[in-house]
Amino acid sequence: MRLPSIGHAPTIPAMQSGTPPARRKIIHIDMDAFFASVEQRDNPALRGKPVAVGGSALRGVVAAASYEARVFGVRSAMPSVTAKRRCPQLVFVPPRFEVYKSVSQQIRQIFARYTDLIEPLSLDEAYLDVTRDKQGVGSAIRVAQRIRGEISAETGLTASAGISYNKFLAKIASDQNKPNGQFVVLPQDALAFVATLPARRFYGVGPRTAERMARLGIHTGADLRAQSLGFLQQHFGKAAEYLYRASRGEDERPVRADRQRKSIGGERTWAQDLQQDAELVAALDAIIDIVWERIARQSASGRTLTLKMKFADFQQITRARSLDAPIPDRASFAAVAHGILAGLLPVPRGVRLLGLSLSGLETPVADAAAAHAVAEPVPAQYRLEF
Ligand code: TTP
Ligand code: MG
Ligand code: MG
Repeated sequence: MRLPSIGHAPTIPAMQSGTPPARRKIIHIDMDAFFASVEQRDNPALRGKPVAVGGSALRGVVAAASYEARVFGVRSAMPSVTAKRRCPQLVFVPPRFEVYKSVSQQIRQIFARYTDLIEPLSLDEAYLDVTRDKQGVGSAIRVAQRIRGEISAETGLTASAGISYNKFLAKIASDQNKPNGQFVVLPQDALAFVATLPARRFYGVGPRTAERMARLGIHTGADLRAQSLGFLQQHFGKAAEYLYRASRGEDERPVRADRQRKSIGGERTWAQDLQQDAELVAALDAIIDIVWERIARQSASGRTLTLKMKFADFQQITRARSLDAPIPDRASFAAVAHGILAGLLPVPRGVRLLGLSLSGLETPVADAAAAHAVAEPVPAQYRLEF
């Protein structure tokens, strides 16, 4: 959408000498203890109690933990058995994905009042580019306050927000004052803010990478920033450039309103071909772990599971199974995957690669306006301040 030009159309500040580039205003919004808060909202008996959404069965995992449960060290993705040990009075509640999805749509409608540039990351969070001030609010900090106020009034749930000039900083900021809080990282404060961040909080730095960094003496954003790009490339490969820039508070990724995932999956190639049934079953378990972790992280749900198998001669087959309803939990996901594999055993020759993907995803589709919205330069008089 182009704005009508008005008289002397103001020029976009270019990167002339001495003129800083125009800053985006990005808000990252994330609901607090999302699934657990919905359950506490809908069942007053659960309020004030340690609640875990998920299965309490032997192989169950915690999807969401209420803040009362977190005091005991209960966390998302923790085996339910461990959670129960840490907090014996923990109340387990089965998930109700339909309800979470409808709340997700409600909050997206609230976002849409303030911007057309919405990039949902999962049911409970999204990036908003509010550089163009759709409501004439005047300040990104106030836009975040208003959105959180409307979420609270209309859904009875709380959200936290991070406000900054890029996605990286906004996302980290939204965690800073959780729950029910917000935090802004202004351009002039970004370097100091990033310097104190534990390396673990940089996107893509999991426990293993963090350990590797620690062995190299890298513990914080400041430590990362002290490394040359070459050094980072040598140790962290493809992630190097991102780490180099992020440790300087830089992240140019635009908010993309039209990003639409069709499937979530993963695959793995083994060093040696697999042929025994037991080897394949064990290999599939490893893939299930990887893929389910991704599905859970995105709060995705879908009804079609596809297994891919590549043989030693690179011939490839896929087998899919669709259920009537979205696959509800890890145990069902694993059961369907193993069911598909069982139909392919014994294999005629060695298998070099196994993969799984979930499709038929139930993510609400972005509306037409959002799908066409693009991040274009915003004339000065429409631009929001922090
Ligand atoms: P998160 O936003 O990561 O967590 P949260 O909303 O429960 O808590 P926080 O206040 O820290 O934001 O995830 C949103 C929902 O996604 C969460 O309520 C349940 C689901 N989820 C899983 O099912 N498995 C997981 O491993 C994670 C991390 C989340
Ligand atoms: Mg959340
Ligand atoms: Mg989230």
